[in-house]
Amino acid sequence: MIFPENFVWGAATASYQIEGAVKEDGRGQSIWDTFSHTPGNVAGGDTGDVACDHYHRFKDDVALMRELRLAAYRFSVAWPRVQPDGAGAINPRGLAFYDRLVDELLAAGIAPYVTLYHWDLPQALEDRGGWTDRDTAYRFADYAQAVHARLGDRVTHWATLNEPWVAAFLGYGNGVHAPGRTNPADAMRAAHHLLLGHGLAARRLREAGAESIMLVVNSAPVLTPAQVNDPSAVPGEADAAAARRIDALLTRQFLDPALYGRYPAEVLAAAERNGGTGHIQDGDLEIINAPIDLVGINYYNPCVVESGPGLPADAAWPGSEDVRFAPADAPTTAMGWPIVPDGLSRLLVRLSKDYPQVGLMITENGAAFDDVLDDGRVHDAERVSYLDGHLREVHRAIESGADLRGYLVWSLLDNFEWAEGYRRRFGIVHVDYASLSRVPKDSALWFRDVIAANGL
Ligand code: IFM
Repeated sequence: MIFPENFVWGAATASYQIEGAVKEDGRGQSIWDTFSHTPGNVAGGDTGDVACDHYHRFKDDVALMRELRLAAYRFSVAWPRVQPDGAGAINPRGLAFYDRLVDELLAAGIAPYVTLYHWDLPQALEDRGGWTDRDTAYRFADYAQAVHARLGDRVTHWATLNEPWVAAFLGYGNGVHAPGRTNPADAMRAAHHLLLGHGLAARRLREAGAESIMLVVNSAPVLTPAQVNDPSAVPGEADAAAARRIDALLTRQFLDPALYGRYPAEVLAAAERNGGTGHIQDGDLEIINAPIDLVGINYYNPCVVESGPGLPADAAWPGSEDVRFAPADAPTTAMGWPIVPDGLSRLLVRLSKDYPQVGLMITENGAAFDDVLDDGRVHDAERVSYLDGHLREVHRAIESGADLRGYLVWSLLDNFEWAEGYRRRFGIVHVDYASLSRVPKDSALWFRDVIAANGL
């Protein structure tokens, strides 16, 4: 099973999840510092204060990436390192870290894929309303431009936002993520302003000469329970309508504005029921519809729903009235997420048909399991099986015509898994949080061989 020539193999991480060094070199406070330091928000009271200490160990981490033969490394820039208050003065010491990282990667023959926003909003901006405030979108564009000005001579691949659905609906809807707000109207506004920020930043990046610009979304096929194990199952009309609505809220809410300059009717209806659509100003959709080159797909599991007459909307899903979120008949990871590899090929084939104007890249895929470090090895056979199963589906999607450019595993390192803290391990490299030593798991060695063979 050989992948196309030039298929990009790599791994992904995010700033707050691995860097640590939260008070160094002039870094400002982010919403995740505030949130994780508030008791009750994160399992075990964990914070990103030290995380994997990547800030100090990045050279060793890049050396490890090289040993694993990664061709690409997707990392995110911490906005509060670059602009401690989220606006105005740039902190050159913060930017210098990413400068060193990019140079180290390039010297190792690894292409940097820079994500500008992976959820660590400067707290100063949250104090002024965060993503519910339209101005944050403009501040984001300024920040994006500043990062590009420093790294753009060496970085080709840029992503604006990581998973705006999660940032908006877990951050402002059910409050499980920072900033921990729980207001459906705020969540709808935040989603729109994130998109506006994406469009503004994409335009600035393009004007500054960025070659490849991408928006990264958490997407999934929305299936009825019967469709999980039987793609040919035909749902009844009520279940199909529930699935269509959730698909609009999860995927089309972001990709339709970004790629077609319009919101799905279901999203406008959800906004109408939750604070109205007044925050969507004339001209916004045109800005959001800035030309981009790639859509990054973060896939972990399908979303399973059926009709649930009379049920109220889920707090993370404004507009999901009368829908039941159902369990899938499938094995699960340590996160409790169902393992449905062919959900990925179903998703990719569908997205490449619906959005043929862009290429696709798997910017995250992976799984948490309860790994055990045993005599210097981690025999994570379940992760190998998860990755193997999903890569076969990636290959299947390519054979069916999906324009898929690469696959980045989530994650390079075990790291701070947001509200789950350090107890959930997604890395292909084990991190001992006491000594901070790294040990490649069996999955890392397996992935290295997949890369070497350009296939399975
Ligand atoms: O750890 C996260 C990542 O930050 C965004 N996508 C999903 C991963 C696993 O939950």
